[in-house]
Amino acid sequence: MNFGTTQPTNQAVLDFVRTTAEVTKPDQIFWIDGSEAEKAYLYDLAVKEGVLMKLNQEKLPGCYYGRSNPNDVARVENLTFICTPRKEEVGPTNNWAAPAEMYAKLNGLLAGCMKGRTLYVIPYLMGPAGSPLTKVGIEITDSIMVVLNMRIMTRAGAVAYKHLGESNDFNRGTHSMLDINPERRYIAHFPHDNVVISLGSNYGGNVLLGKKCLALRIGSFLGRNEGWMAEHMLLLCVESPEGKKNYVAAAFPSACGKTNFAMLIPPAKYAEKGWKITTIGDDIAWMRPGPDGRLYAINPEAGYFGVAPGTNMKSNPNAMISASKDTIFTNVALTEDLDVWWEGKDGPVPAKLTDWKGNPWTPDSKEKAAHPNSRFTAPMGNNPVLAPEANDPHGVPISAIIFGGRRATTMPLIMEAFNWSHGVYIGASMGSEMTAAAVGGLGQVRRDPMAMLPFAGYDMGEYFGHWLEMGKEIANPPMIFNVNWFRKDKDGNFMWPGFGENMRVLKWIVDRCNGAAKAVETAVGRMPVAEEFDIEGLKDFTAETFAECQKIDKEEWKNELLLQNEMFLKLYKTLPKELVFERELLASRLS
Ligand code: GTP
Ligand code: SPV
Ligand code: MN
Repeated sequence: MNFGTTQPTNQAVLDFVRTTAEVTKPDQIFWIDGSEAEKAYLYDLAVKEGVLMKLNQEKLPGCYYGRSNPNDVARVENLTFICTPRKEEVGPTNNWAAPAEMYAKLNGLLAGCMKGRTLYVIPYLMGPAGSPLTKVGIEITDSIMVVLNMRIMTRAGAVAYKHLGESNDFNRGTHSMLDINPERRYIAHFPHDNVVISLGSNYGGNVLLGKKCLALRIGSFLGRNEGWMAEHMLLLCVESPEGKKNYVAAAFPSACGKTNFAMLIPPAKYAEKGWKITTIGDDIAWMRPGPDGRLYAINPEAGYFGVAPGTNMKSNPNAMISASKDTIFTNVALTEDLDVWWEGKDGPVPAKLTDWKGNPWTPDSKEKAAHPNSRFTAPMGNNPVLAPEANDPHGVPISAIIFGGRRATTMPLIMEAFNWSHGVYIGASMGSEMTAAAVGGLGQVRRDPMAMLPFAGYDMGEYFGHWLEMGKEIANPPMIFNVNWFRKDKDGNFMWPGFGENMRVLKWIVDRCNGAAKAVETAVGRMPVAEEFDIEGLKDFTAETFAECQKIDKEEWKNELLLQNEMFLKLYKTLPKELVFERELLASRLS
C-alpha cells in the first residue's frame, strides 16, 4: 500500500503544507490518515529508524519505548513564548516576543531544516467529532515520535478533515526537532494567528501541539474571546449508590495528582455500597455555559500522557491497565526481558536495568533508573473506568470545581469556597511545590494560579477577570473547593493517605453539591463537620490526625497572604478588584 499519499481537498490545509514544505524542504511529505494499517506501518518505520524499540510483546502487547535526548525531558517554560502585537497582552507571567521578529527568527531556523527528513502532516481534533466545542489542528512535524504520540493523544486522521470540511479555521502547528539543541529551542505561540511553532525539542508538552499549546495557551485566548474556558483540569464522574451522577473538574499543577484522581478507585467500603468513579479526562477541560445555565465540559484529548514514577497497582491500577497495551513509554527504565520499570512500580527492584539514558543500572546506582518526568502515552479507550461521556459531544454539566496544590504546610485537606468569587480568589492565589514536569525549581513553592501559570495564553489578571465574568454568565455555577493531599507532619510524612482514600473527600464535595452534608464556617472557607467526615477504616488516622490536616495556623496564613501578594502585586495592572477585596476580607477574618 502507498501509505501517506492521501491528501485532503481542503485548500487552506494544502496551502499551509505547501508553504511550510517550501521553507523546510523535506525529502517527502507523509499525509496521516489515522488508519490501523498506517499505524502498523509507522511503528515498523519508527523501529527501523531506531526512534522506538519494541517492548516485550507478551507482557506489553503493542507497546514501544523511546528515549529523549537528556537535554530534552520536560516542558521548558523559559523558552515558551506568547507573541502578540502588544507586550501587555501576555502580562507579566509570560515570555513575550514581537510576532514579526519571532516569525523571522523561526523561519530562519526552519529554512531547509527537513532536508533528508519526512514532513508528516497530522490532522487532528481536540474534542469529540461533531461537538461545538471541538477545534481542529494541523500539526506539521519531522518527528515520527510526535506522529505516533499524537495518534494516541488526539482523534487524528481523516476524522479531522471531515470535521473541518472546507473551512480554514484550524490551528496551524509547525514542529521541527532541528538538532534538539536547547540553544535553538523555542515554543512560540501566535494566538492572533492561531499559529504555534515549536523548534528544537522532541518532548511531550513542547511538541504534542494539541495539548498545552493549542488546548491551553491558544485555547485560553480563544476562550476569552468566544466565551468559554480552557483549563488544566481533570474531569471525572461520581456515581452514587442511587445512580445519581455528579461531574467534577479539578485543577492541580503538573505532576500533582490529576491522572491519579481522575482514575480513582473507591475504597472497598465505598465500592461495596455502590459508589463508582469514571474518568472523562485527566489533564484538560474545555468548558462552556449550556442552555440550562450550567457549565458544560469536554475533555479535548483522546489519551493520557501520564507520569510513570509512583504509578503502581496500588496507587493507580487503572493507569497501569491503561498503559498495559498499545502504549508508548518515554524515558522509563528497561528490564533485561524488555519490560518497563520505574521508581515506585510494583514488585521488587530488578537487580539489573538499563536506565533512561541507556546506561546499565543496579539498585546501588546513585541516579534514578527512570527519569522523574518519564511518561506513558496510553489511549483513553484502555481505561477500564472510562466514562462513556468522554465521547459525548455535548460534554457534561459540572457540579464542582476543585483546586489543589502540593503544600507541605498551611493548606487544609479540604475546604469549600463561600461563593464563586471567593472560589476564584482561592484558585488565583494557589501555590504549589514545583515538580519534575518542568525544567528547574524542583520543590520550591511558587504561585500557580488555577494550575495555569505555564499555560495561560494572555495576561493572568485578565484571565482572572474572565473567570469572574464567566461566573456571571452561568446561572447555576459549580461550587468551588480546595484540596491538599500533600500536607506533612513534623517528621515530614504525608498525613493524608491519599489516592483511593481521596474518595472520602470527594464524597463530602458531592454531598455538599447535593445539599446532603453540613459544613462549618472558618476564616478561610467552609469545612466538614469533624465528627461527620468519614475516617472510619483508615489505618493510623485518628480524629486528631484529621484535625491536624484541617488545622488553620494563623501565623502560617499571615505568611501565606504575604506570599500571595507577590503574585497579586506583579499583576496589579489588571488584577480584578474583587480579588483584592477577597484578600482583604480573608486578612480581616484572620486577624
Ligand atoms: P501532569 O500530567 O503533569 O499535568 O500531572 P498530573 O496532575 O496528572 O499528575 P499525576 O496524577 O501523574 O501525579 C503524579 C504524582 O502525584 C506522583 O508523584 C504521585 O505519587 C503523586 N500523587 C497523586 N495522587 C496523590 C495523593 O493522593 N497523595 C500523594 N501523597 N501523592 C499523590
Ligand atoms: C504537564 O506538564 O502539565 C503535563 C505534561 O501534562 S506535558 O504534556 O509535557 O505538558
Ligand atoms: Mn498537565
